[in-house]
Amino acid sequence: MALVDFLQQLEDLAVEAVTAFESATDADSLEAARVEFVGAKSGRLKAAQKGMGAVDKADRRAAGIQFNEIKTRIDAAIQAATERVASGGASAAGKPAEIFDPTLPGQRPRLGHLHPITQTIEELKDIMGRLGFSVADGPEIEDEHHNFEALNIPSDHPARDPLENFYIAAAQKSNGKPLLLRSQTSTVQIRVMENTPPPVRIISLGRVYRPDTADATHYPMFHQIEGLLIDKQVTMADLKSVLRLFATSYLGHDVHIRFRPSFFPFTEPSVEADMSWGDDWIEFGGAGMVDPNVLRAVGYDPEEVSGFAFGLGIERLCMRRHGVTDIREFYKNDVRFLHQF
Ligand code: FA5
Repeated sequence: MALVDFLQQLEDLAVEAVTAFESATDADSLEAARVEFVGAKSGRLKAAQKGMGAVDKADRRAAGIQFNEIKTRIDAAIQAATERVASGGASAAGKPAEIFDPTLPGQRPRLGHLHPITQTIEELKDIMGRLGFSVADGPEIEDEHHNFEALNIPSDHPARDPLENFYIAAAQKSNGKPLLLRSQTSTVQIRVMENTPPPVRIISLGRVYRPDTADATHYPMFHQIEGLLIDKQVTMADLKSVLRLFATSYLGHDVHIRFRPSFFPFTEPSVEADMSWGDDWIEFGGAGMVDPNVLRAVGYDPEEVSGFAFGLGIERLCMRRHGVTDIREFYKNDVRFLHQF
């Protein structure tokens, strides 16, 4: 065998052995490495020593010198590993041994919490629950009957324009009729009245969708709280009292509320409700007395019962309460923002 090949074998062996001893973590792994590399009978160092016989005679002296040097390196590695394992240290390759201190407090897992809008929804349910309103639910994918027709919104009304709504692909129709993501929670008014005789006193909270361009106060997906109260002799005064009570309960007594005349096809008269925010006003919802046409369409007698309805933007209420100046913050998924709630 050429000297150069033998020297290379020795070097490889030394590197492997030193790595094995440095990685030994306890007495057992140290002993296993010792047997493998320097075992008296079948250790690999012994085998290398025997292999020296195959080196050309003229080179044997040089091979022997190198062999002794490698043996010294391996012995030093065994010595270091033995001392380290005896003193309880971790492997030299790993990190220093961790000291376990049972008196330290445990590490609390980081818990998340409910999204601020979900928290707001719970609080609004609570406030309205105290006023005697129970919670009703409705689907987010709606048909045109509940989103428009039953709400007195005729087929040529601009609110039904495909550009103003998220219609679902034509293939997905219900009995051949188009479906859309609901654009308002007023759909639930109809669903409840269709299935419940008066009196009715419900709220419904959930997501609605409109292709609005996102800005500080608009988002294409947002949440509304709908309210509907139908009974004998319900008046606009009841509506205004409930909305004022609701707003002060959620926002505090320093909030001012104002009502502006407005128009919704399903209420008459209709109002837009604004809340004060600093020196400004911001619209938080629409409301009105339920139109007799709507009552008739669900089988109620408008001579017998009357009622009011409102639909308020939940994000805007939450923004006013917490001083959030941009609705987009709620949906960026930035935990630095979210964990403040
Ligand atoms: C309605 O949606 C009516 N359904 C409200 C109603 C219910 C009237 C019952 C009468 C009787 P409007 O489109 O104005 O109305 O929306 C109501 C509120 O939702 C707004 O005042 C605002 O607070 C919120 N809102 C509307 N569009 C957005 C949007 N893109 N992003 C965030 N909030 C919005």
